This record gives sequence, C-alpha cells and structure tokens, in this order.
Amino acid sequence: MRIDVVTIFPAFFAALDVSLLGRARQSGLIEVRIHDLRDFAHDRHRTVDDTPYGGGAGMVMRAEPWGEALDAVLTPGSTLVVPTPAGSLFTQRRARELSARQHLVFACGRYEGIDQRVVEWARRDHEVLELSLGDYVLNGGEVATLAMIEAAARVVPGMVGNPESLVEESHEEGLLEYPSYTKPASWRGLDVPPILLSGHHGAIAAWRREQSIDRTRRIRPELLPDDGTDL
Ligand code: 6GU
Repeated sequence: MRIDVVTIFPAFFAALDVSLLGRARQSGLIEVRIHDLRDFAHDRHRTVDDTPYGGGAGMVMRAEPWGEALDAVLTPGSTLVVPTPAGSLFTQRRARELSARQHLVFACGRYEGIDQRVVEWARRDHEVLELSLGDYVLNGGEVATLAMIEAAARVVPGMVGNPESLVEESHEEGLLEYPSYTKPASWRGLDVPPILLSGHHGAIAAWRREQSIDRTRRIRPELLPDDGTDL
C-alpha cells in the first residue's frame, strides 16, 4: 500500500516512524511519503491561503498550490481522502475499505478548509472521499489523517501479529469490545470474573458476547439494531 500526504505541517507525521507503523514502513508493507504544500506555492512568502469569497471569518486554502501538489502525487487508480469535519463519518468499515486501496492520497486542510473546486476537479478522474472523525472540530486534517492511516494500516494483511486479535475488537462486529483482564487474579480487593478462570471456552465466549452487548446497550445504544433483531 502506498500513501502520500500533502500538508503544511510535515512535522506532525514523525509519529509514523514509531511502533507498528514504523515497522510496517521498514518492511516495505506500507510506503508513506510526506509532501509540503508550500513547495507548490511560488510567491516569496509561499502563500497557501486567502480570504473567503462571500466574506466571513478565517482563511481558505487556495486552489492553485493544491492543484499542483495533487498533479504531482495523483496517478490513475489513486483514492483522494480529504479529512474534514464536513465529511461523512470515518468508521471501521471505511478503514477496511481504505486498507484495500493500492494508493491513498491525503489532503490535509487547515484554516476554514480547501477551495471546494479542488475536490470537484479531483472527482473528474479519481475517487474522492471527504471523511470526518466525528462531531467535533480539530484545527486541521493532520491529526485526522494520522488516525485514518493508523486505522487503515493495521488491518492490511500482515500488519498485526495475530489476525484473530482483529476479529473480536470493538466495532468489528458492530459491538463494543468485552472487558479484558490479566494476572494477578486478585488486585486491590478486585477479582477477575471467575468465569474467565474456569477453562470453559464455550461459557467464556458466551459471557464475553453478553458483556459486549451489555456494554454497547449502556454506552452506545445507537449501534444496536432497534428492530428486535437477535445479535
Ligand atoms: Cl477529518 N478534520 C477536522 N479539521 N476536524 C475534524 C475532523 C477532521 N474530524 C472531526 N473533526
């Protein structure tokens, strides 16, 4: 999988050198390149923003540097991801979809966003996804891009040591994950649920599923089917 990121803050992406993702990059499973948008601005101050047409607060990122940057990184078959709080929700399903793409390009906007014509233009020849992490506002697309890259990269086959650990985690089955425990069996007066020490694998699986459903009902009821469907 190849990933290109265009940003005015390349330093954010030093985080990609560490941990699981760092190893995946070293092994060649994932190839990430970071590009500075200002390298595609040609005035003395390397300007990438301007005031919004129609007025209003804040600045908008100009189409010209974005056009040149995307000309340099988009190839036939690229998917362009534009992180924005005005996008559709980035979910585990989306992460899986992104993980199957051969080439992802992330366009990190700052200020009040990127001139909308950039998205319109890119849609002529490419799949373009405007995606949001959730209903809150970040200062720019960089942190959102890091989250999306991590979520997509960790489900690329060969990334996580034990593929089974991916199956039972939160959101993979539309439920929150059950609670986990490790040694010691008793800690500060709190005991691990005895069923987990019983060795009865069937009973343990049933208990965990019940915990998942309970937890989802309590914390994220909107994730459950509301039509009486059995889980
Ligand atoms: Cl993708 N971008 C920004 N700037 N803010 C966000 C977001 C994205 N998702 C949630 N808030």
